[in-house]
Amino acid sequence: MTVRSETENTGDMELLNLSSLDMDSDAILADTIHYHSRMLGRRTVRRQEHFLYQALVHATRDRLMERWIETSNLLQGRHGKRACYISLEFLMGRLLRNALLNLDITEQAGEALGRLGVDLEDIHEQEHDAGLGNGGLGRLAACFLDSCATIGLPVIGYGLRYHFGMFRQRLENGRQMEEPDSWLREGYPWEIERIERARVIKFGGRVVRIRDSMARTHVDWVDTHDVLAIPYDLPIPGYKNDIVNTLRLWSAAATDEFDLEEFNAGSYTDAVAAKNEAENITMVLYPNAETDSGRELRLRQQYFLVSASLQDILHDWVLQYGPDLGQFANKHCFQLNDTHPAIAVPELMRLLMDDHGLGWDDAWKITTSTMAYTNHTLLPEALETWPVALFEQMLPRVLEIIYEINARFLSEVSLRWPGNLDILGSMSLIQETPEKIVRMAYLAIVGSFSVNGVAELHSRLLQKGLFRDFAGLWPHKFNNKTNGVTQRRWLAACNPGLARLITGRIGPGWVTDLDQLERLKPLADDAGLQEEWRAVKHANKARLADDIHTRTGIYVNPETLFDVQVKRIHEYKRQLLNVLHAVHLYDRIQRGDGDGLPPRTIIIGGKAAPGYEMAKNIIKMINNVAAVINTDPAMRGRLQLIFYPDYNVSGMELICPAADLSEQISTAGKEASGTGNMKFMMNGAVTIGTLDGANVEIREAVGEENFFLFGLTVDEIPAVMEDYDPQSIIDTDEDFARVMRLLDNGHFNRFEPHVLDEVLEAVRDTADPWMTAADFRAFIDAQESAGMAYQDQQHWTRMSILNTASSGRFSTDRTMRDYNRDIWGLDEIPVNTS
Ligand code: 26Q
Repeated sequence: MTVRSETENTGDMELLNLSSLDMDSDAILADTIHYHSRMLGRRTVRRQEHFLYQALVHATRDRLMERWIETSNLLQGRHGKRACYISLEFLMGRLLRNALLNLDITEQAGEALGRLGVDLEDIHEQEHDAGLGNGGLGRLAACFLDSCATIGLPVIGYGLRYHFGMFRQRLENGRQMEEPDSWLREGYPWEIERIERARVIKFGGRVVRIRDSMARTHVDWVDTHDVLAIPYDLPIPGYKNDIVNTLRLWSAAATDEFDLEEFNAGSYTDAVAAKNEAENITMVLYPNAETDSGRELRLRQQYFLVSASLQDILHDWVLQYGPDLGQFANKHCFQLNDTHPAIAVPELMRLLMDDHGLGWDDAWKITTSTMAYTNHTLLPEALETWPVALFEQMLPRVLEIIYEINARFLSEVSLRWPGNLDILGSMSLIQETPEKIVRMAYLAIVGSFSVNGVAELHSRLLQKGLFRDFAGLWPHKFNNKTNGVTQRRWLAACNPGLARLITGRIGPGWVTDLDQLERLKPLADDAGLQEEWRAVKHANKARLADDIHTRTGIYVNPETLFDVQVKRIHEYKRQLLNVLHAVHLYDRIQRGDGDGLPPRTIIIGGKAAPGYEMAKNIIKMINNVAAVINTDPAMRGRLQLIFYPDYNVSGMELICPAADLSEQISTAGKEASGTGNMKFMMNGAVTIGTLDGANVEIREAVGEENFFLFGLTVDEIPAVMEDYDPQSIIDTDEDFARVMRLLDNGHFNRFEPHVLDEVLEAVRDTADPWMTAADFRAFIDAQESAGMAYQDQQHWTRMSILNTASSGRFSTDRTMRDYNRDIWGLDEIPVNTS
């Protein structure tokens, strides 16, 4: 390997002959032992799996490091355009399995550990998930990074290094308890601290204007409280291509200056407290509760991330090209992951004008040709807003710029709609309520050249609904980018049995070209493939059953239909509808009407935001119903209900390979896309779902006969809502009435009066926005069809194979190519495909 100097122009040279470290098991073993003894100071590997894990990570990281340096040199040398994916969340999960896969040394590492008498699987268990995200939006960011590295796109991720990631969920008497996630406690061997790239972030203070001798006004933001942003880099390896991209996570620290000021004021304790206040910024990931929004610390986090990342990029620019920013926009694109980093719009303006001396027009041109915004929600109540007053005291200069952006924008609006005051009010970036607030989504739209939704239906609804006026003004900005998932983690790594089987039939090309799964279609009825397909699914179910037993003490039977719903707990996702179905099956079996039913294990998992009471009540209800079902002798061998505790990325890696039926049952028009739906499909689960989010495209891809559709459509909902009366629906449906009677009578909360009241009231609420009762009958019937279909194992296996075979479109490799073609316009890095 040749490591080139920083200044040397590496041109478009191919990445060849990089590796100087050997990749065989001898070398990996030698290095692992070296780190274990020489660095970690351990003498024996017995009962020391954690240190062995750390040692293996270091051996692996060395092999990433040379490729990482080489990739950085190559990128610097080619002067190409880069995209920055700016996100408050990167839900990375574990990194080791993926790193070994992408470096193509899984077998070698397994063999090396085998010689120490250790199973590589036990080593994987030692790794804490990097849980720096809530759910779909954070995991999507992680899948994007994997795909960009694999297809050779120069994309850097910018995020926050939260000291505490997503909380751990424990259950106490069926209720969720939150515990802090101390993922950094034993050190995190993947990260590289880059103190030399630290940046200063300003808060508070006031704005002053100074006229220079040429009568030009300079804006200064002074008397600020400064916080240091220190980057920690994680390597993002591509699949077998010697590319390693970067995820840069910022951590907050007190600046020396800040401490000194306080010391001079004579207060030691205030100085220490101030240090604490600075470090609070990256202390904890915020859960996604709308009710929790408007919190000062969250806005601090957003600004901290955005300012540090933009400064980092501008700093590099000046180093490489000097102070002229004329070409800056041709070389950069900033993709904003929802509105959480939307403050990047005024912050880039501020940096360009106040720190780099540009005028408004030049700065605006650069900003609006580099910013692109992705929306992830259709729920109006989830659109982010911040009180103007909060901005005023925390970020006074940024607020000035937002006001200026708004003034110029509104004059454009009044040109388009002369004399229309209503539209000025409804499109203004500032909502003129008694407490004025900033509408972050509007700020993002005005400041971006591209606005996209995350599934076809979602993008269409955005343009017809939430952002209609903006789409009217700037139709060219709006586009769709249907989500995906990376098949490296979500098939190759998490389902080695199925991966081997598929590769045996169609070769390994699908790992980087998922459309090749189509070649399984002609084999869907092949008896040999079918038998092996079922054997793999069965083994995966047995593996999950073991995990469930470890977590809950409950034995589940792998011979049963695994009916799975795992995702954040939210009313719109309708875990409640799933429970009503469980109660219905329980009732049928109890009254002796269960003979035609396939034995079924219903698995529900997910976390509720700590402040979201209804979601927490739903968890309690699932657990109460589960307790009755799982202890009733009449249910034995027929029905089980499991609440899977502490569901996270690593949990999904065990769950999605084991699912038969994938529950995607949100109220139509509420789920922007969903990505769990894609993971299940890829692993051969059949979907039962509504026409919502990417379900629509999943059904189109696999064919309606291989998908269990039910429920109201987006277009039908308004009319039904008009005179919605859940109680009359219950009264006229015997099954529904029986289910509600059991619940009302306290059958599932014998010694806990009223614990289910709120949830049951919500079902009966004539204003229930999630319309659970409206879809009850259709859901029960679709479940009945799914159960019948499962009884015919040949037919089911055919559907399962066809689901996997049709999942090609849902690779993030495709998604990233779409972003690059329509939004980023990056040149692919020539990759070593040998
Ligand atoms: C907001 C304010 C204050 C604190 C936190 C938040 C916050 C944090 C996270 C709000 C929302 C989120 C996460 C949203 C999310 O995960 N959305 C999901 O994004 C997926 C990827 O596009 C989609 O597939 C899902 O449909 C969508 O729900």
